Amino acid sequence: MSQPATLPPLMMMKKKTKKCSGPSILSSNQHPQPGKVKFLGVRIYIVERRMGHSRRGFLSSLARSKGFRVEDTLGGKVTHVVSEGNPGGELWGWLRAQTVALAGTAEVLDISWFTESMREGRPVAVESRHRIQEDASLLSPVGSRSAVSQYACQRRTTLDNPNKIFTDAFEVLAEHSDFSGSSGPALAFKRAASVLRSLSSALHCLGDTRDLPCLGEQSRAVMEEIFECGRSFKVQGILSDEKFQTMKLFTSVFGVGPKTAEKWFLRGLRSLEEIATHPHVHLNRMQQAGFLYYADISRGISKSEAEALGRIVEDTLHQIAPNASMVLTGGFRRGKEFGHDVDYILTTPDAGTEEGLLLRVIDRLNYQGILLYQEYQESTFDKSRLPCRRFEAMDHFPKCFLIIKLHAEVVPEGALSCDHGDRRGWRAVRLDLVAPPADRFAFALLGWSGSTMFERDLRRFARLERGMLLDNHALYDKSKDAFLVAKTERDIFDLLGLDYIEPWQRNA
Ligand code: DCT
Ligand code: MG
Repeated sequence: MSQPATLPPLMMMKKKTKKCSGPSILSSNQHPQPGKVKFLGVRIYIVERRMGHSRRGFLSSLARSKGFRVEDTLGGKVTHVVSEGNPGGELWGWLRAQTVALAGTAEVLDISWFTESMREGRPVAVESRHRIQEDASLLSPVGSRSAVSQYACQRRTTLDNPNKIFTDAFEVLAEHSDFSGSSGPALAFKRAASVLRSLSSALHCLGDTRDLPCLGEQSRAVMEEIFECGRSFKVQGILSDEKFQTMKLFTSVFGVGPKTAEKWFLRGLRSLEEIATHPHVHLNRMQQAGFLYYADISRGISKSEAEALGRIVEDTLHQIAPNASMVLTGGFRRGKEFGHDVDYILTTPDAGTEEGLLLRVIDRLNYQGILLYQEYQESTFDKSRLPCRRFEAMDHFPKCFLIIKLHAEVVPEGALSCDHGDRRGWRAVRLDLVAPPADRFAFALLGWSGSTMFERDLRRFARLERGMLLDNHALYDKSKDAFLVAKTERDIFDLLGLDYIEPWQRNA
């Protein structure tokens, strides 16, 4: 496999560390020079157990480069013991079995304290959520709540959500921030919603949120209001705001993003009719289709409609490539009953033979007279430019965004979701197809299965906790300067040292 166009990891580290502390700190076995230590009261000991030698070395170097003192051996002077992946009982058993005693004031902490401190460039205050207790059941009256990870990929999030009243509020706040271009606050609200979605029971008071990660001051304030008044006045204000309502309406059109929506709003346009009839509004091809099929596309697609669509694509696929296969992905793979579109991955057994597959499928659908709209994006997959560092970046596989005419007779029991009284006998549905090469299938499947927050945190976890880069194409280990091979999603979780999370548990 070819090398990434970035510096190999050691060189990158050298460059960074040279600037702040000099080259001697590069070795994990060397202590920094006296005087280079910035935080005199802090002596960290990193537990190698379950973490491994090379990762411990990497983390030690990182901490030393940031002015932390890291002890190679456990002893009475250690103030912060940091452990990763060790259950509390096991860790404490191991600590007791050591021949040296820890000071009574030493903190025994989860790696999250370490990563937060590295990010801040100073030792962050120890909170109860950082501490590793001997018996996890002593931590919180609500069972596993104290152990909730800050990473969505370490949480199991089903579609059952007993805290919908809060997550709905956070979603409005996130969307409002997104509309005004405030991506930081938007992400904070999305993270807060994502954490709450993973809980299996309802929260009853603000105290219940004490040990939960990712709940900032603003999120807690919103929750406090809801606990006290049953609603958030801030959220109510947003929902009745004309700009928010208009932006929501405009962005609900296929092909219209926040920038275009805002442009129309600033021109004084307020309804879809005004846009469609305005002499000076130019719509691109995608937006024209969005307006034409708006009534259908803005209505959710049911699971039976998604499966009916799948049968059409499968028949078509087998006519042109008998050994090709396809897998339903996106929200439906996560068990959702409704979605805004249907996402399928198509692939062939041999890498390279998938090229041209989508164009032939599009041709056939067109021939059947059911293709209402198509946009095909050819492959821009270039192994030499892997891995991509952007979270949100679309992958480079060939893909197409389609609108298909779905006839009532292909959906079991004619269960087509149409307008009441609609006699057309068909509806328009959005279909996305992607065709990765066979050797990238596992990465593409994991990426396209979502949810977006789950994917985002998988990548963040890989980068911050494992020194790896993950995207829809590959997993790259920076310390080994190598791409890691995976045939299945399980392989990728294993390579990241994560417990496997089933697709229906990825609704973060
Ligand atoms: N995805 C991705 N890169 C993007 C956007 C999305 O890898 N730039 C992934 C994440 C989810 C998956 O593709 C499908 O995307 P959507 O259809 O937008 O999400 P969904 O979870 O299927 O939601 P819905 O049920 O509303 O279709
Ligand atoms: Mg989808």
